[in-house]
Amino acid sequence: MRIITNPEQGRHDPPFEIIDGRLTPYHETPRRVAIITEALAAAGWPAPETPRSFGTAPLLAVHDADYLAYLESAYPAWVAAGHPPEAVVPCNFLLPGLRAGSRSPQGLAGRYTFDLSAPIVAGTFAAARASADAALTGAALLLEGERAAYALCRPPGHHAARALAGGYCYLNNAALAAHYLATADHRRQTTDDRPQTTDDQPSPVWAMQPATVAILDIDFHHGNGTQAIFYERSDVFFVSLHGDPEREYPYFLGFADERGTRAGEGYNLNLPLPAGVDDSGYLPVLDSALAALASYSPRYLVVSAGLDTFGGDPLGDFALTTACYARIGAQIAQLGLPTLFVQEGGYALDDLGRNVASLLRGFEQA
Ligand code: OKP
Ligand code: ZN
Repeated sequence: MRIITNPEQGRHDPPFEIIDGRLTPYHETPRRVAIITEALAAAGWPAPETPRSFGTAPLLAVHDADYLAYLESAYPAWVAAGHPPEAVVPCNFLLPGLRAGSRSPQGLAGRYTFDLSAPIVAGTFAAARASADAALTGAALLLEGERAAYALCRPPGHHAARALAGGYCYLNNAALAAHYLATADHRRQTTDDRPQTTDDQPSPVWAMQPATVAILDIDFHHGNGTQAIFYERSDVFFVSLHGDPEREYPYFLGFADERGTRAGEGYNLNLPLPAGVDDSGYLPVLDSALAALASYSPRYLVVSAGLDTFGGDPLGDFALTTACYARIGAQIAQLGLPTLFVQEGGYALDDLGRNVASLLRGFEQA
């Protein structure tokens, strides 16, 4: 298993976040990478590799140009306007019925952010690019024939949509990797033998055509950004197990009836779960997710690997154990697909390293 992480990721280190109205130290801290790196080293993995630089082109395939320009300029514009230097955080949001015109730092923040959990500091854009490069490098390794790679990304990505930051996420690392894999694979095949779904002929869910890439999102939180990016596409199948949005963040997406639209109808599967789910409740649902995934015959698998399903996690209400992650890894390995693990959440810092090691070891030893 190739392991990739970028020291530049550490430049994103916001001082605080606001959770349920309370100012709280930022959970998504650079220490997470140090903790995971140390645990992997202790478990015998070689030191992580530094990613290649992919530049802006792959980012533009998934994110809007005006959003990327905003992420890059937001902090200096904010400070130049005399706002507090701690971080860019919106106070107002561009909700339906309001107008998008304001180019002020506050107006732009409210337009390109959907919650209070995506503060922008001086190093945020550089760190987000570095994190995206780690995921894209992992994707490139799969195209070059590697069986598996682990991109130790942070900031994470699965809440970020085409032009929206939120939930600690700015650039959608897993989506960037999945799109890179899907399009490289399309280019590689001069004639695709597999029939494609079209808008004119929506496939019934019981007879779907293959997808090139599958994304399995096992973070505790629904990957609303990833879902949105691929919602109308049939080349990327998205399946997620997560806390029911009826009670959990991100609240406004992640329900079971979201199945994709147009060409993407049938290529999205949400499996919301109740509070307190333990190993024995989780693993059978994972099995059904993997069976659904296998039925799309994807050529590549991207795993949005969040470890905030752990029993001790401060942001999740599931009860998975460290041993469960090895079983999850082993189940994923049974698919036999070239697999890229992309780090998402996981905030139980005392156990995070062990849990990642368990997941990757379970995959490797299957
Ligand atoms: C990012 B990832 C709940 C506040 C939640 C944001 C959580 C972001 C999670 N009251 N704040 O999916 O691990
Ligand atoms: Zn999460």
